[in-house]
Amino acid sequence: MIRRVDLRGRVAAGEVLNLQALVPRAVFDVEAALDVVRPICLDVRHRGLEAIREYGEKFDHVRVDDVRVPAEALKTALEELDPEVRSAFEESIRRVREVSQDELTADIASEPAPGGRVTQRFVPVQRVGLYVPGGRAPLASSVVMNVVPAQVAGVPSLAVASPPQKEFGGLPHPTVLAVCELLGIDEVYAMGGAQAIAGFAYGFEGCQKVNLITGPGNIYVVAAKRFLLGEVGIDSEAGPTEIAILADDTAVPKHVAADLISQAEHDPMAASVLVTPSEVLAAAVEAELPVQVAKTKHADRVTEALSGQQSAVVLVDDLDQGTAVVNAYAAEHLEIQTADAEERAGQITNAGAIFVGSWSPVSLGDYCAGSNHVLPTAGCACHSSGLSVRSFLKAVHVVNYSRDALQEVAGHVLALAHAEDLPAHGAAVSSRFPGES
Ligand code: HSO
Ligand code: ZN
Repeated sequence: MIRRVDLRGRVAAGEVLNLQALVPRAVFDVEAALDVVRPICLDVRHRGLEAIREYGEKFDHVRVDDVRVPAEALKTALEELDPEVRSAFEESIRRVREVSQDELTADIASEPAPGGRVTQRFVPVQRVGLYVPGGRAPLASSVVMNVVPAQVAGVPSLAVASPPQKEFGGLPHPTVLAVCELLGIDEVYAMGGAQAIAGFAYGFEGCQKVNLITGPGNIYVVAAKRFLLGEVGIDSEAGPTEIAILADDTAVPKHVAADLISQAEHDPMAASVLVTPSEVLAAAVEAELPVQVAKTKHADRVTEALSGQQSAVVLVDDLDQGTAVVNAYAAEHLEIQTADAEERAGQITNAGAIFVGSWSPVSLGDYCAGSNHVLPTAGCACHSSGLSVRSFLKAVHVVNYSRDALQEVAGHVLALAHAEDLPAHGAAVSSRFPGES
């Protein structure tokens, strides 16, 4: 069901391992999808709302005349939301909000010379478009993960887009609408795919263009975000989800197997990787996987994900080699289930989020830990962070020098302007101090 990669003894034997290539991700060819989305985006740019309607009809199989979801529909969706689900969303929102609030930082003031002040101010992006993918059971928890940090950052204008669903009369899924209402979002559009991303990026009749687009989506949504980058800002490109688990023989095989399956449940292209020095744990997890998979609802896609090249049980010499492997892999989610879990977590340099010990499974983070579940995939954790309040803030330096402070440094500015052959730069300073050389 899941392949084995045995690295034991290979480094000792002098082999140089390309750790990233050992467990390659599933092929997610955004470049190819660009050819499909480019004409769609340009069409939306030129024809606006009518193009969005037509692509909705073509791809979502439903014609929506008024893509703006009426306030009444949002209200009704929340009224009809199962109270147990509502209370779970409320708790999820409370926790993500608390973590987000703790993240807010005051302006940072510095004075590198007397009278020369530089302040770093954090200013919210003014208008954000959040994308929520559709499907029979769309991930309404992603509304929480996008909206809450944006609200805490102080973004004044927030709009949500989610594909129209034929079975709901051309509205987005009712749970998505209910969560928008719960969060006080009243600007919601029934539009999906590349046309929704282009609609946000360029604006259209009744919808002002946004400055930043966040939220996960399928390969066409990712490709549209890549194509429109520059026209708008985007969060990271979200590919298929992935979990890596670094574990030793103190880990419980049933829990390890359950966690690997939990993320494989998202997508046949999802990656589940166990890295362990314990032959006993590896064998026990390999035996446990088929037992649990047989009982799980989405067994087909879980099986496909676990048996794909992107999933593996990786045997290592020891936990230090294991740490090197998971750092090279740079998983979206990394669980550490070892006797020294907390200490080892401090040695992790590359992971979207780290889940420490036996009581912090990834699915807790997906819903109710207070952490964010929009995280860098495909190794992007080497250079990028997950969504947070910071994603919705811009840091602006405010420079405020006194006459004396400028005069004191003027000679250095002139020297550097001269060195770069930009005399007008120097003149902008020296003209303020006539008679001085
Ligand atoms: N694990 C997904 C997020 C999610 N899981 C939403 C359930 N709902 C990517 O981090
Ligand atoms: Zn998940």
